[in-house]
Amino acid sequence: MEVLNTIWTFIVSNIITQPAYFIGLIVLIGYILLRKPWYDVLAGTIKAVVGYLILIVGSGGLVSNFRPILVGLKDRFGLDAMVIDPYFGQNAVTAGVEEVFGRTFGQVMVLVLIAFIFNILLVALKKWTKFRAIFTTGHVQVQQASTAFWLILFAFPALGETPTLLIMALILGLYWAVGTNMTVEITQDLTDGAGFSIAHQQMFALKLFSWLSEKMNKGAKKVSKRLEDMEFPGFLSIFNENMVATSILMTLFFGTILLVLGKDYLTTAGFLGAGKSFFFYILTTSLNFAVYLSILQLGVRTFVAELSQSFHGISSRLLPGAVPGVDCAVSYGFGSPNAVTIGFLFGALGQFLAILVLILLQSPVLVIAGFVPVFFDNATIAVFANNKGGIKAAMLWPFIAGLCQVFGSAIIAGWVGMAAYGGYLGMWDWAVVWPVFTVLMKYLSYAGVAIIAVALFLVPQLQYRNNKETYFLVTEDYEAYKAKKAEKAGA
Ligand code: ASC
Repeated sequence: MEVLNTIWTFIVSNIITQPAYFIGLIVLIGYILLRKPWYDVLAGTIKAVVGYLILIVGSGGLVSNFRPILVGLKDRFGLDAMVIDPYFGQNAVTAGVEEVFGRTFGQVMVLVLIAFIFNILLVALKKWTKFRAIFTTGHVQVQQASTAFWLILFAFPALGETPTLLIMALILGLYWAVGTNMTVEITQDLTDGAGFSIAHQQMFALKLFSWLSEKMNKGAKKVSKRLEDMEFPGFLSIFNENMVATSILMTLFFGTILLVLGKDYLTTAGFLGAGKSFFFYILTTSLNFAVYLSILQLGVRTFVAELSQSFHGISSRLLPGAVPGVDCAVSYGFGSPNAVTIGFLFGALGQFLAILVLILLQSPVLVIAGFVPVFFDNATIAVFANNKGGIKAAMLWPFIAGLCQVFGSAIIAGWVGMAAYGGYLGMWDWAVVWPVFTVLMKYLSYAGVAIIAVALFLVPQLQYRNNKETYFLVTEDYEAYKAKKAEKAGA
């Protein structure tokens, strides 16, 4: 047992929670199942791992460059505020859970194991369960497990270790399986059948806002154009190029924030070297946004084709009709690259407005925008919204999502006591969906757990009932799915 545990812990901490190696492993297994020659297996696996590592350089660069700037607002104005960001949320759990509940959660690895097997089982039994996707984004699962641990303890403070673990495994495992299954159609539509779905922290948001975007366009007299179909005339034509558009918009955005922070603050806080030019510091910092975004997209391009092709091995032999759920940033390689920038800016607008309201209302919980929710949530929402509803949707829904992230996080983190420890996860599903789960568990106890579990089990069933003809086709044979859809639209 001891040996098994050691092996499993090694696998989880080095592979399952490290998406680059997890995706690499999937590609390796997929190509082996496809009986590719060994050198193709090797080449594909290397491209998958390197591509994913490149993606991490891009997304990590964005986070490490821009998070301190946003968080700087808190220090600059001496605000006693919590930061909404997955890493601050995880730190808050580590710092507070022992003080508040007298507990620590050392079983993340076991939880991930149970959830992973549960997820595979649900997909293997898809004839009955209707689940089609596997969650592969392990680093996110670890963050979510910490937050869920706090929320569940808040609802059941006296529960023993094993029952707590069981409730977590049930609800979190279902949330992962349902969420990533929910995004199958919209992601296939976005990527023209690349064969994956999204496994991240805003899966419910993506489904909801895609649906609303579609409705918006259906109801409208004039269909809103997608960003990639816009041609700006005259001098505006420079915005047709994503790199230029991003650079100009981010220089305005971060330039303003950096000016507000001021040269003195930035120098004392160690951002700006003594004697260095403030102007060029602002310029370089802002332009780095486009740099990291390009790196991220290069990473996506490097590994997506390998993942799509190799997964045929798994979906033809091991798990028929399954797709892997991947990081939300993978969607930035598809659709309009300008949607990423637009989503970030409108999400930031929503978040800043909501923060202002909290300040004006003298809310007991103040929030500071963290980079991960404001960027990764809202950019992704915009990519999907743009694909279904065009430019208007790509501006409106991230803005609304920004409001939800701040207000939802302030309410839940204040209520459960996480705000006092400086952070909350803050991503859309955790600012909206999980607070609802928490209310149900807190007030209805085990009945609440049962209601959540049944509701989550029902989601794929309802999705299936609504589209029996195409529900499995969309992952099994995308071209046939497209033809069916076109046929339906024509009729
Ligand atoms: C998260 C998180 C990250 C980013 C990354 C986006 O939620 O913890 O590091 O988003 O996954 O690519």
